[in-house]
Amino acid sequence: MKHSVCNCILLLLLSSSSVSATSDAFDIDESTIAGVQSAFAKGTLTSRALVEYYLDQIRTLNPLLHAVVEVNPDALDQADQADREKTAGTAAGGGLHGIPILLKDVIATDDRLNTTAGSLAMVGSAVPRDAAVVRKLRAAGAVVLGKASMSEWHNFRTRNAPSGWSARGGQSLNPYVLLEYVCGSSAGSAIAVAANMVSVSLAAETDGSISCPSASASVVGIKPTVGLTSRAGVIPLSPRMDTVGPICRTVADAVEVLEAIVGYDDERDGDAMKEASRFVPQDGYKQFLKAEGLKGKRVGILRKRFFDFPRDPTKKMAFEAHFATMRQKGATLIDDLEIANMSIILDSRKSGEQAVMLAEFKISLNAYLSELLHSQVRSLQDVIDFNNKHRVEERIDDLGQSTLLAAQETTGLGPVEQRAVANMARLSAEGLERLMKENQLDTVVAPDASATSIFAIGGYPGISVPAGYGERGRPFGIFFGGLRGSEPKLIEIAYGFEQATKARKAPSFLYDGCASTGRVPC
Ligand SMILES: *[C@@H]1O[C@H](CO)[C@@H](O)[C@H](O)[C@H]1NC(C)=O
Ligand SMILES: CC(=O)N[C@H]1CO[C@H](CO)[C@@H](O)[C@@H]1O
Repeated sequence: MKHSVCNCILLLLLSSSSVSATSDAFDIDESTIAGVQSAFAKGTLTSRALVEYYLDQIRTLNPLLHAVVEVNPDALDQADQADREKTAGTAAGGGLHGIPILLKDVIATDDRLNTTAGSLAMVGSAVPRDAAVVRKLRAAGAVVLGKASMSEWHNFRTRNAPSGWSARGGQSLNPYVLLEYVCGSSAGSAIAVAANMVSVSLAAETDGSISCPSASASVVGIKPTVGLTSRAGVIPLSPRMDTVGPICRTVADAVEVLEAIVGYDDERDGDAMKEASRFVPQDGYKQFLKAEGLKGKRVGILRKRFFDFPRDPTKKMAFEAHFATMRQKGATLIDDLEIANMSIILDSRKSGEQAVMLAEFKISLNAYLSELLHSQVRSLQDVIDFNNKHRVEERIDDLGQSTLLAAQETTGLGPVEQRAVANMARLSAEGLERLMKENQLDTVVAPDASATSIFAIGGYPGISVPAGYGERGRPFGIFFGGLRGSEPKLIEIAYGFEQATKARKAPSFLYDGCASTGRVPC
């Protein structure tokens, strides 16, 4: 595998250099929604040209990166429609009109695309309707470009599968360090925006699945408060913890997408959402994109066990420099903070998180499957039987399906699960809630996705922002987390940080050896 990947890179470098931007006046690399909209307005770019460019990028890069499972056969028609509406002056307001978006393969679309969570068992299933977030994206005029690859079943098939792998999508790879994986489960969503195969993407997180790929592919991910965005029509893991959010190249783009998808629609969105809808500010989220957003903020540093990088001193130095920048931008840093019972929170078997996920996965997946208009599987047991029957590839058989089997063994939310739920609530109250209140914090920070379980078990939000490149060019990120509904503050802080640091660089498609020697090919 190593050898063939290296040959493949050489071909890629040759072919990608011949791909040119669609217009002289518009630089498509690292383009932002605002940049695209301004090119649309000037008439130097059309949605069709943008979609054609991305389809070409996918054809070129996807054989190596495996970030996209399916492209939408109707994407160009949708782009034409968006262009026509622009000309006629009937375009939807907001920034997403004519913008191509890639959806994680758990987000249902009632069109020619499949929605499979990376599983071969789900191919050909027909959904009763678009997911609620997709309805909102279509209303905003976005173009559905396709489905993004992911760790199969949100990394809940087996503990043996590598990150970003699925039977349908294959193994996705990191465009920065090519022989490495991008952390899952929303790997394809992060890789595709990082490598400019699409403008923006949508992902979903239960514990780490937006934050982790965002950090390892050097992009911005917003993990919204659970219930702020609808999960209706999204293949579930744990409704108590699942949340849908954007992965983009910039904070402003991610906020644009977030603003388009928040809000309660109907009873299918669930009670969690009704409750969280009070958090949505009347004038939306874009007002919080303040370059001076760090000013006056109280930032807690979870130093112990998180900010220690014995094997990567550059990373340690980078974070110290970032802390200095935050202070210089007017933030007050409260250092050396520690969350109570942290070792329990980080061990999903001790906190109860694993027990809850296993039971809720079975219940909610069975409910999702029973609603499908057509499907070769109708229950978790059917999925397991399918995997046993369809032994397509030795590598897949070897991976097994241990997590699916463990979930199938659960029998609803019994006493064990109820105790686990109560324990998670107590850990959150005595942990993050208490720490933030006692220190009057606006946010706590941790590197990459090291602390995501804190935010999973309490349904808390967070924003991941690129923070630099460490050993062998490997990207890393910083995670700003907060209490439920604190997105406005988190956006101010994340945007202020991004504008002050501008850490993101486009990927160089070098594999680790090349990155350290600077030789191409090697
Ligand atoms: C969905 O899956 C079916 C069955 O494999 C396939 O024929 C079809 O092309 C897929 N749809 C897209 C848009 O790729
Ligand atoms: C929920 C939980 O396990 N809480 C524990 C946190 O730690 C304190 C003391 O270290 C215990 O008393 C709690 O029971």
